Amino acid sequence: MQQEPRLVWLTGLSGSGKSTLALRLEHHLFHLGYKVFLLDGDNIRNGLCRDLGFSKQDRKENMRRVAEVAKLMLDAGLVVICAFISPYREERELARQVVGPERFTEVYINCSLQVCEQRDTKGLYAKARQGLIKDFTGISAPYEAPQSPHLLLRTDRESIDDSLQKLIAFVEPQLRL
Ligand code: GGZ
Repeated sequence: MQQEPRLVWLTGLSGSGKSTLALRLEHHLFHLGYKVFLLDGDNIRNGLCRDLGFSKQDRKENMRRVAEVAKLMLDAGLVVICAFISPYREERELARQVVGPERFTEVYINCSLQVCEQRDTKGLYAKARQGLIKDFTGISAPYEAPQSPHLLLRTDRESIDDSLQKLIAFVEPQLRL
């Protein structure tokens, strides 16, 4: 099947729904016949970036490596989905430049800190509040929201199914040759 290589970059707070949406988008596209690969904290921070933590400098290096890997995958013809907090505007811009702006779609998974903290599925916010995790995004480290994302999804105001439908409707046409 012919496809247009593209990087779909999901940014948002921990607990905003990035990973869930990214995984479901990947499955959807895979079943339509697209060659697609998902890069996220699970497969990047356990391997290629296992030496990196969450300081500003380390997050920057994390993004740089991810962008370079994504670029190689795009050059091989894949559709790549990235799901990282990626809290710094400058780093997201760097990723956009590395892969080429024409191949980059930025999706802001906008969920209020209050809702992310209420969800706290992994108990990380509670630990961050207690000072047990330092440099935690939204608590003790910044999150710079995108100013003009290609797509904005309010996962605190709509169901994950509704957000997914919007994501698919936006992304899938961009992949057709
Ligand atoms: C933010 C942290 C931190 C700190 C560990 N700050 O909800 P999760 O658990 O599964 O997703 C978060 C993940 C963030 O990794 P990223 O590679 O996406 O971050 S970045 O783009 O900023 O480099 C969270 C967990 O790692 N985690 N410590 N201090 N999230």
